[in-house]
Amino acid sequence: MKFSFNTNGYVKYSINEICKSLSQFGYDGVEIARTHPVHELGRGDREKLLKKIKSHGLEVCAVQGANPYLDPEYAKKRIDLAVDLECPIVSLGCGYLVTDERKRDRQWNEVRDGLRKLAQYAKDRGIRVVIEPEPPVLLVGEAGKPCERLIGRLEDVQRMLADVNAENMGVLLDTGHVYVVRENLLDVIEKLGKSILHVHLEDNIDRIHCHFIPGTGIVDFEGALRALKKVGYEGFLSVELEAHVDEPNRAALESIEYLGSLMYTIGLK
Ligand SMILES: [Mn+2]
Repeated sequence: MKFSFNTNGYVKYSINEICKSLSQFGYDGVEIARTHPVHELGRGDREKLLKKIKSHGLEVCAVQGANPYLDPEYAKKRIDLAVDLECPIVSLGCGYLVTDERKRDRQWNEVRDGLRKLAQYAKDRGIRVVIEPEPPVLLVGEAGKPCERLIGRLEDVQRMLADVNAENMGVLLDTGHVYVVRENLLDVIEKLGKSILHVHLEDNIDRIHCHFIPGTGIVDFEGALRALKKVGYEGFLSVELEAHVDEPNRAALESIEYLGSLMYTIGLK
C-alpha cells in the first residue's frame, strides 16, 4: 500500500509546491481535489504539469470528479484530466442531498442513470470510477433531522453498485465518514472487500464530520490497515484533511509519520 495526500488540504498552494513537500515527506502520490481546477488547463500545460509531478517522484492516484453531487459535464472534464495525468481513478461523490424523503426514489434513479453513463464514459478511456458514502449534513430537512446524502451508508453503496452494475465502478472508503454514521469500520471493509478501489484516511472524534490528522482521534487505523490488507487492497491510502488545515505541511508530515510507523509496527511495510 502506498500513501498519498489530497490537495484539498493545501488550498493556498500550487500542485507543484504541494508535490515538492509531499515528496520530501515520503509520500508516493497526490490526489487532485476540486480545490485545484487544473482540468481548465490546455493539453500542453497538462503535459507540463504531469512532468512536474513525475519529477518529484510522485504519481496522481485519484482525481475528484464530483462536487460531491453529480455534475456530469464537470465529471467528464475531470475524467479527461485523469487520462492526461495518467491517473487511474476518478471519484464521483455521493449523489444528492436528500432534503425531502418523498424525492429520494426519484433522486436515486437519476443518480443511478447518471453514474451508469459516466462509468461508461470513463471505461471508454480506461478509467475506473468510485462513489464515496458521505455522512448527513447539519442542515435540518423537512423531517426535522439532519439531511442525509443519497449514498451515506454501507447498504446504500452496495445497492448503488448493484444497480449501476459497471465493472469499472467501485467504492471510495473514507475512514472518518464510516465513524460518523456509526458503522463498524472493520465490518465495512470486510463487506466491501474487492469493491474498495480507493481509500481516504482521516481521524475523527465525537462522530462529527471532522477531518483530523491520523492518530489524533478515535479511528482504529491499525485494525483498518490490517482489514484492508486482508481483503487484498493494494491501492493508495490517501490522507484527506480538507480546507480547514492552516498548516498543511505540518499536517501532511505528522500524518505520514504516524501512519508510516504504524505500518512498520504491524509489519505491513
Ligand atoms: Mn473523503
